[in-house]
Formats: sequence, structure tokens, C-alpha cells
Amino acid sequence: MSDSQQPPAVIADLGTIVDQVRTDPDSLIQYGRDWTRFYPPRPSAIVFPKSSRQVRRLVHYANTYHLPLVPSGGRTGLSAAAVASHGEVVVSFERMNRIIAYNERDQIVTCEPGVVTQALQDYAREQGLFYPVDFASRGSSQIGGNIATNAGGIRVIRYGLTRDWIAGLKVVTGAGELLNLNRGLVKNATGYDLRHLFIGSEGTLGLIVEATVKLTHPPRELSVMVLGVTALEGLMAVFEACRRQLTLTAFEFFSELALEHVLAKGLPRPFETETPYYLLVEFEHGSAADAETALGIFEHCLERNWLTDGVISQSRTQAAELWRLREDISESIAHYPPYKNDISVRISRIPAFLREIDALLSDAYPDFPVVWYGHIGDGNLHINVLKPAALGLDAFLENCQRVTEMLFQTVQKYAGSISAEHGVGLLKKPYLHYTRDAAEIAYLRAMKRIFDPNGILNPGKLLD
Ligand code: 2HG
Ligand code: ZN
Repeated sequence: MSDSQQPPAVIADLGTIVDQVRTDPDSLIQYGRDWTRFYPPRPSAIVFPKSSRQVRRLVHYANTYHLPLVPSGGRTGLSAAAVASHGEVVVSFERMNRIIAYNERDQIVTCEPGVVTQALQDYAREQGLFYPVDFASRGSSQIGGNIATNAGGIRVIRYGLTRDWIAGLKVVTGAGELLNLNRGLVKNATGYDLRHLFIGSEGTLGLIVEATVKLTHPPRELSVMVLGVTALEGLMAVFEACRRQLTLTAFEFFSELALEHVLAKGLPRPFETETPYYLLVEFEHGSAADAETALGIFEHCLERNWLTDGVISQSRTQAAELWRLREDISESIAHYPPYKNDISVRISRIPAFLREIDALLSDAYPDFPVVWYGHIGDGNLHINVLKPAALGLDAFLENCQRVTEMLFQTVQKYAGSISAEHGVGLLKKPYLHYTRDAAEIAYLRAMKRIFDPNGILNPGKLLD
């Protein structure tokens, strides 16, 4: 990978290929990074293509001049997959943000990669339908980035990942070919489904220039409960009780420490009792019977001392307020900056896994606050370690990396993932072998060479 700025003449000529090229210092900083803050942004330029034709010409040009390209959506990623810190050219899809077509009978919408998640959700709503993939960064993340990272979020338990909603993809490979994959078909048994190879490939194989997305019917009314849980052991016991009787659309958890950070931003406590952990349970509420079922579950859990208190939303506004207790956590701790772990195991293994990593982290981080939250109903935990103010960033990172090795050994023991939904990028690349074995990684490298023979697409991310 080149570690320097690109020749000025090569950068200047980019202006003949794409609509706009920016090299001003503010843009270089803004577009050269994502939400990770450990890598200094140092791109050579930012380009803004307006069409797949321009993207294709750009890729040909990059192959000719060995120009490394970093694709950039809303840059809300947390693994530095969209960071450009080695003189790369950032390709922003901000200007390719049109909804191209809607097909009512097929319930699919075709759009450019720069469409913001919330805009797609709103568009679906205007058609009386629903795009269910959702997360706190909905206002700035883009569909192309969501596809490139196979984004998950808060409703995976009911609706699955971004992958499950992509009916077609157009991509420009690193070799400059335009591929039109799956074309919106529901059924297509014609061999390898390359669409799925590009989903989650973090821009290392091709640039997404168009996506065909499935829509569905909206859920019935949703209710939200926040429950106070007395101990780690209770979390999955409550899960079992809830999922047997309710149609769950989200099952999230957070610790008292996580809650305190959100409350410091001015939100009220959900109820007076303090508990070490909280659950946010969202479920479909079709009739009064569902509310009674929820109450019955609450009482059942109270009797077994899994819970001590709880609240159930009485209106959409209250449901939205309760959601903020969970959704605002990430932002409320962003200034530390936190060292993030995004790990998963199968849900059946969560109770034993939680016990083991709780002991490990209390032992390994006696002096660092550790904030627990995540999508526990998917087996996915976000463990954020906060940097004490007096400690330098390098010393903090060194410490965290040492503990991460131990944490990931435990993840490996439980056959889990070192990155459940945040991707690999630069941040998790050294740890890939804890989840993927050597033979698998060798195949990944071989695929990279096929689709991007000159290594111009997002070099250094995911794999070396
Ligand atoms: C969430 O679930 C996001 O809130 C961010 O995936 C998680 O901040 C994090 O670690
Ligand atoms: Zn998450």
C-alpha cells in the first residue's frame, strides 16, 4: 500500500473523470475518517462521481496509475473500513443519492448507493410499506455503506440483516467490470450468488453503484418495555420467557453504567429502582391481549427475582423516549474515546459466555470503566472500554489490545465472532483468525485477487 500523497498531476486529472474533486484541508479530514478516532485522516483527494459510468472510468484510471480508492458512504462505521490515512483517494457516493425506480408489484425499490437509510425508510413508508433495517445512525448512514458492511442494528431479531433485503446489486469490480447481480429475482438457482460475496466485503472487491432493495409490510403497533434485571443470569431467562409468548421486534440490553452516561445527557431514569442491567424489549402489540401477556411475563419474571422493576410504553412518544435510553449510549460515550468490542456467540451460549467474560474483564480492567450494551437477543454484545482521562491514548490502546487477545480467545472457545456487525476494517484485521480459520482466509485472499487484481480497492482493510 502506498504511504504517501499521490502525484499532483494524477490528482488534477481526476477532475476530467468525476463531477467534483476536493483537496481542501477540511474535506480531507471530514471524508478521510469514520466514527473511529484512532487513525489520522490523510487522503490525497475526495472525488464525487455522479453515475456508474463515472465510477467505471475512475476505476480504470485507478488501475492505470495504481491509485488506491477508499469508498465512502455516511462514514458512520466503527472499524475504520472507510478511513483513508495513507494518501488514498476517497470516493464519496453522496451525489449518487437518487431513488431510481419503485416496482409496486414486486415491492422492490432500486436506488443509488448514496441514499441515506432514513430516506429509504421514509420512501417505503410513503408507499405504505416498511424497510426494516434500522439503527441509531439512520440519519447519516447510506445504503451503499450498509450493504458493504452488511449492517445489522436493532431489529435483526425479527427482520434479519441488510443481506436479507438486497434483491439485486450492480457493482463495478476492482478490475473495472460492471456486474448486474440477481436483478431483483426472488428465486435464482444458477450457481454462485456473487451478490452475497459483495455484501459485507467492505469495499475491497467492488464499488456498489446500484441496489435493489426489498420492502415489506409494516408491523402492527409496537410497544416497548424497559425492565430492571438483577443479575447477568437473568437476562437470557427473561429472553426465553418473552420470546415464547410475544412477537419480538427487538431485545436489547444495557448496564447501569451505560444508563448513567445517557442520563447525564438529560434523559430521565425509566423507573426509580437501580439495577445492574436493563432490558429493552419491543414487541408487536396487536390487541389488548398482547398487553396482558406482557404483564403476565413481567410478573412471572418478578416472582423468580430475575427482575425488580419495569415500565411499559403507553404511547408512541413514550416508546421513542424509552428507545433513547438504549440508542443514545454510543453517542454519550463517544468523547472518551471508547475502545469498542462488538462480539457475538450463539444465543444458547450467551449465559456461560457472559459469566466467563465478566470474570475476565473485571480482572483485566480493574481501573477502566467497562460499558456493556448490545443486541443480546441476537447474541451480540457491544463492550466499550472507556479511557481514563489521565491515561495517554497509546498506553490505553496497548492495554486494550492485550485484553482483546484474551477476550477473543474466549470468543474463539465459544465459536463466536470477533465482529458481529461493525465489520473488520483496520481495527479488527489483526484478530480475524479468531473467527475465520487459515484455509478460509486463504480463499478470501484468492477472491480479492480475482476481483481486484491490482489491489486498488480499499487496500489494507479486512485483509492484507
Ligand atoms: C449500537 O448498537 C451500535 O448502538 C453502536 O452498533 C455500538 O457503540 C457501539 O459500540
Ligand atoms: Zn449495534
